[in-house]
Parts: sequence; C-alpha cells; structure tokens
Amino acid sequence: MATVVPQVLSAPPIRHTECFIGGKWTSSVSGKTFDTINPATEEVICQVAEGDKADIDAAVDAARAQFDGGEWSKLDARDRSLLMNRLADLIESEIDELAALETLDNGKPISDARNADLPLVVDCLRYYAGWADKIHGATIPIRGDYFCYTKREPVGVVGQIIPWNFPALMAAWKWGPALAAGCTIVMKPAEQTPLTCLRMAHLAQQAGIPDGVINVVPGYGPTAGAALVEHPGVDKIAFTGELATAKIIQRAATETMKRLTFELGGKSPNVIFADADLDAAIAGAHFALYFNQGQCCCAGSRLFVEDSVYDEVVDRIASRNREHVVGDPFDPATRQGPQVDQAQLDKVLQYVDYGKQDGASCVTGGNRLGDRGYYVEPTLFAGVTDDMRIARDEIFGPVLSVLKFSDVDELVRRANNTNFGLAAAVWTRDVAKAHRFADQVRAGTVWVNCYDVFDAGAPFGGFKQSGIGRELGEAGLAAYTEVKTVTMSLD
Ligand code: TXE
Repeated sequence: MATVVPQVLSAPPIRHTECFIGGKWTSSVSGKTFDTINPATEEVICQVAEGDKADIDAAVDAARAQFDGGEWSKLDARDRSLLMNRLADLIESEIDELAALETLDNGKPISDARNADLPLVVDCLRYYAGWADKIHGATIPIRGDYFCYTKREPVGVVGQIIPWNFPALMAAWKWGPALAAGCTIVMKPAEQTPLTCLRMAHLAQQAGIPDGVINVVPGYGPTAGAALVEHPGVDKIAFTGELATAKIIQRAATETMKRLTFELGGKSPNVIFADADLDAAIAGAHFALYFNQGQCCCAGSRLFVEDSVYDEVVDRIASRNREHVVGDPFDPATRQGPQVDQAQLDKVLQYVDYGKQDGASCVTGGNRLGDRGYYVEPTLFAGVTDDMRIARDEIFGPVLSVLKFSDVDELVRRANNTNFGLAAAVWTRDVAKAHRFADQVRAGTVWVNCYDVFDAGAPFGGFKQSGIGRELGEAGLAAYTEVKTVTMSLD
C-alpha cells in the first residue's frame, strides 16, 4: 500500500456517542455515560452512552430479529457481498476523518492510523466481501443408498468484544467474516476507544446493511461485556483482549455452550542470528516492538540476539531510540504517541521498575515523558535473562528486552518457554536455519526476515494461552459458520 501524507484533522467531528441498536441511536437505558479521554492531553473528548444489560438485551433482540427470518437472513450471498463492498467504499471515502478520530481516541500516530490501520480495515472488508458467495459445502459418498451433503451456515448472533489497541481494525477483523457468513452482530468496543466503531456503524447503515445486523453497545467489560457473554440469545463470542478476561468469559460462556474464539496476549520471541542482514534485522526488531507504542499483541518483546552481534544490535537499537520521534500524534512526523490510558501508563512504568529491580540494564528510556499525556520514553533493557519479569510478562508498552544466545537448540527451548504462542520471527540469511526455527517454534504466526506483515488472507491467532481459533483468511471465516450435514434417502 502506498504511504500517504495524512491530511491532518486534529479536531475531527464527533458525530456519534450513543448506542447503535436496531439502526437507531439511543441513550443507554440507565441514562449513564462515561468519558472517553484523549491520551495525548488527558482531556475528555466527549461522553459516550454507557450500555449495560438492558441495552445488550435490546441489541441482541435486534440482531436475533434479523437473523431469525429478517431481511438479512433472506438476502442472497452475493448481495451481502455488495453491501460489504459499499461499506468498504464509504470507509475509504472518509478515511482521513476516521484516521483522525482513531488518533484522537487512541493516541496512535496519525501516519500509522492513515497508512496502516484504516487501509487494512478497507482491505479486510473487501477481502471478506469476496468470500460471501463462496462458502461451499461438500457432497460425501457415504455408505448406502443416500445422498449426503454438507452446508456451511452462519453461526448466528455473534457477540464481539474488542480492545483499544487497533479499535477500527479489530472491528473490521470481526465484522468481515461475520457479515460474509451471514451472521448478525452485537459489538462492544473497548471503553477507552469507542468512537471509530460507532462511526463505522453509521457507515454500515449508509451502505444499506439492514438495521439490526450490526449493533454497537459501548460500555464497560464487567457490565455490558459480561451481559453479552451471558446472554442466551448469543451463539458465539469473539474476543480480543487479556488472558485473564478471556478466562472469565470462557467460564461464563460455558453455561450456554457458546462458540468461542479468543485472540489474546503474547511474549513473542524475535531472533537475530549473526548471519542476518543486520540493517534489516535491527530496523525490523525496532519496529516489531515500538510500533503502536508497544501495544501490539504480537509485539516482538523478547529479542534474542546471537552473542557475537549482541553488543552491536543493542547499540544500534539504542541509537534508533534516541532519534525516535515521540510526541503529538497528530504531527505526521511522530512515530510514537502516548499509551492509551493512565492504567497502561502505570503498568508500563511498573514493569520498567521490575526490570531495574531484577538486574537488567536500562540502556535507553525508563521514564515517563513530560507530565501531560501518557507518554513513555522508548525503553531498552539489555542483559535480560529468561526469569526476569520483563522477559516473562506481556508489558504492552515501548519496553524492549534483549536477551543473548549462543546455542541454537537451547534458543528454541528458551523461545518456547512461555505460556504464550502468538507470533515469532527469525532474521537470518540461512534458509535451513530459518525453516528449522519456523518448524520448531510454538507460535501461530512466524515471520522470516520481516515482522508484523498482516494480510486479510493470512490466518492469525495463538498457540497455547495466546488464544483459541484463528482470525482472518479462510480459517477466520470458518469460525463464523456451522456445518450442517443433510442425508437424503434415494430409495
Ligand atoms: O484488557 P481487557 P485491558 C492486554 C495487555 C493489556 C492488558 C489489559 O497486556 O495491558 O491486556 O488491557 C472487555 N466480560 N491486552 O484491561 O480487560 C473490555 O471492556 C466481557 C492484549 O484493556 O481484556 C474490552 O472491550 N468483556 C490485547 C475488552 O474486554 C470484558 C489487547 C478488552 O479488555 C470483561 C488489549 C468481562 N468481564 C489488551 N472485562 C491483545 N491481545 O491485542 C473486560 N472486558
């Protein structure tokens, strides 16, 4: 995708702050609202309706009405595709405004929102629009005088709970396969970042997607989120967020035997061998961790470097950090904005302390930047060992841990010595070495001589406690379908 210098719109219009249920904008039943904060200034952007159980109930009713015999359920698959493409077109036509809204609410640099997040949103919806009329079953030669075939049917009403790190993109990752399959949706965006999702819901209506197919209920996790998970009218929950939250959801969803997909955290190993193209590896390792303020589930947060090039890699990442432009996310030159909220800022600084206490050497950063906005200096720890808290836990901030290795077999064991298994990467010129690592590492995605290469067609998700199921690609679509087997007597 071409890089575009963003049209800077530092005060994008805030057009939607209510719940979107059955095609109507409504206050929450309780009348309560919550503040959404600009992380760059700590100022309140606006109040947003605080949905709870009663709002979720209404949204599920609207979604059920469309699924159980409504207009949507009768639409030809190819027409679903058409509507999805129209939604993608409308998002594209408003891309500068949506990117600005994302930057305002989340704090991510406008260049990233404009050149990464929003184009990927459009691409994802178009990719899945292409699938809508290509969801096939099979004919199966069973024993006896029967004709047996399978159909893939939409799983039903889906509850989608998303986080704040890629608000619009997470919505697209979840709407795309759900709409293609013919499901209907109740989405709860993260309380930190509800604004782009609400705007996208409006555009869905403009595109002609029938009212009630996409419902958005902003609110908090333990209230609105939990009500969605517990609702008997919801057939599936798709969740992206923290492992601890996923465990709560998994327990609650068992009651009604909901289908579940989870995309959770990571502590992804990123390995630089001495024979790598070091320029590319160092730039890649820097991007792998500091992109999106370190708030990526797949961040390359454990950087393993072969001992002979260890000092050089540490030095060169440190100099990149000294030149890294941290500041106003609306400045197109900015590479790192603020963390999303006070809680994340506190968490990141706590881990910096742990790193120091556990004996790692803080080469750059280690402090909050300024006193307004949730900024953290790009932080680099060298001399990190596997047992340190900064090497074990997901920090979700601009804090890179660099570990040393010499033995390849031991490296694989160390890379896999985590409960997470979301992503991994390896930098080397030796193809066999790259393949061996890709084969042995327990992770859902492995990048070789690159990092964070995402495509709507390539499945993404976690091994081990990084998740259940996959998003994107055909695998992501399958998670929104049920297989129905039909057997007919030919006698
Ligand atoms: O996540 P939560 P938080 C990790 C990251 C971060 C930490 C905490 O390490 O520091 O999680 O972030 C909703 N029932 N990731 O607290 O709580 C919540 O409202 C139903 C990794 O923001 O998991 C929000 O919409 N829903 C990650 C969503 O869950 C509930 C992205 C995510 O919030 C709920 C974000 C409940 N009981 C954080 N409690 C990734 N994998 O990309 C909360 N929610």
